[in-house]
Amino acid sequence: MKISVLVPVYNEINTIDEILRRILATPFDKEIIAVDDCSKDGTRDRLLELKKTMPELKVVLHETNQGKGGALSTAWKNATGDVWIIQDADLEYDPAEYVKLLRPISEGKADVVFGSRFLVGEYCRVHLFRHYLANRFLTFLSNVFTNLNCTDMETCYKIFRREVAQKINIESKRFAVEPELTAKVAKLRCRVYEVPISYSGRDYHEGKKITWKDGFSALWAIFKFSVLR
Ligand SMILES: Nc1nc2c(ncn2[C@@H]2O[C@H](COP(=O)(O)OP(=O)(O)O)[C@@H](O)[C@H]2O)c(=O)[nH]1
Ligand SMILES: [Mg+2]
Repeated sequence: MKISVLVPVYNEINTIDEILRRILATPFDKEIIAVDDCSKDGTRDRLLELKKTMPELKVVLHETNQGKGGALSTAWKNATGDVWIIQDADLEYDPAEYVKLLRPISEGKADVVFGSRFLVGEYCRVHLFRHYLANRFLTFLSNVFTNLNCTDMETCYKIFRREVAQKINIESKRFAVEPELTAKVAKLRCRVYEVPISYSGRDYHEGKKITWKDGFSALWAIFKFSVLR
């Protein structure tokens, strides 16, 4: 089983080396598709340099900033593995958990796996209560319309068997890609599993970029992709 690790990257110079090192350390045959979303902090050049010593790494460059959804849509066009894993380039989610996350797929039970920050895992950073509330609310609303009982719709860890991923056309450019993917998975009526993950959330001063405005676009995406379609 070959995995494709899809990494949307925007201004992640402090973490890009370490995240790639952690992905490479996972015990799978793999390709890594890093999509640089027009970074301004040197990440772009660093990726091109790292590529020289990492045969598994493919780098795709955006000429303008498009957002996480735009970066994933580009990654989607380049992935060839049997299982596709979305991996943020900050260090909030740890590739050491791929083994655990992939188990429902390798055991033939699941088509899609979500890593949940709200199922009890081994550890979780205690912080940003209002962020947590917003997450719970958006997940609740998404569940009402998709009829999936997810505990963490906004999770970055969304993992797909290739056959399922290839049925999904990503339209959202920015963070609304999370409710969009969830709604589209629900419409495909495939087998969705959740696995508890450890989460090392970063704070705004550490580079977190999502804001309350993204909460509103997530609300709109829930209606658009679950109700209007
Ligand atoms: N914020 C932001 N992240 C992007 C963009 N394009 C790609 N990304 C990547 O998408 C992932 C999620 O972004 P992040 O800021 O960590 O989101 P958050 O942790 O949900 O606040 C990271 O790997 C980013 O580098 C973009 O235009 N803006
Ligand atoms: Mg993040």
